[in-house]
Amino acid sequence: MSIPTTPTYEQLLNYDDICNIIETQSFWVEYEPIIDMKNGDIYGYEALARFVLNGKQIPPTPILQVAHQVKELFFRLERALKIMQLAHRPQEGGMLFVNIDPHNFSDSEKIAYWHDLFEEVQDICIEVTENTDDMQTTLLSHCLDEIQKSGIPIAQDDIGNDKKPFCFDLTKRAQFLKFDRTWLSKIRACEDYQEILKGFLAFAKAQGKKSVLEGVESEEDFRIAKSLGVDFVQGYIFKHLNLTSKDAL
Ligand SMILES: [Ca+2]
Ligand SMILES: [Ca+2]
Repeated sequence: MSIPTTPTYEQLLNYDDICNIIETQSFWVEYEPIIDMKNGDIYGYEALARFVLNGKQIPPTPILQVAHQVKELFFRLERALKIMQLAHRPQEGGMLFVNIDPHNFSDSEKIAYWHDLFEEVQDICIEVTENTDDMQTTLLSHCLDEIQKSGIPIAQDDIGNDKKPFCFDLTKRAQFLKFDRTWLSKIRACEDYQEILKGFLAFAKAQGKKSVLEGVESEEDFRIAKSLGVDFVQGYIFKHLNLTSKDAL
């Protein structure tokens, strides 16, 4: 007898749903603040994609997974998202972090598109993000070459997330190392995990790379980030606590 399972979003979504989302622009952007731990100022924002289908909000991962199955569809979606994310960036300025999957650098037409789109954009950083478990190191390396050619800083995303691959070539070329929110739960479960993170942070410092701890949502998260000495924290902590960033420091 098989165990009944609830279908996942990946099983429920199909090609037409993604086309529908693109055509009806059923997506928006949330700009998550990134706070400078030195002075409490907002250093920048990460542009996060949000989706709705048939009146229901759908998490980004399954949408990207399904889109990823068809190369051109994935590119169309990524393109539509980036255009919106640049157009609505917060007016107060700061660095804008956008996510791009290396699979969208797979041919010269796509590469030329990104060069054109980002050419005149100031204060932007590209987070190189694998949305699927299909990492191809040659493609990643090619994507990093192209971003470096354009002079745009690179961030390595989701370091420490068990579902994401880790690539030293990306670590080497990144100016920002972004540590996944799961470090906070790992450290809460066992404090010794912070020794691993401290090693990464010492490496970042020695190399002149900046560190960002993601998913900082509570005072306790903030205290952990502060004790580790990360350069930046990302999350909605200040919104939830109804404090300005400087009060919390
Ligand atoms: Ca990201
Ligand atoms: Ca991330």
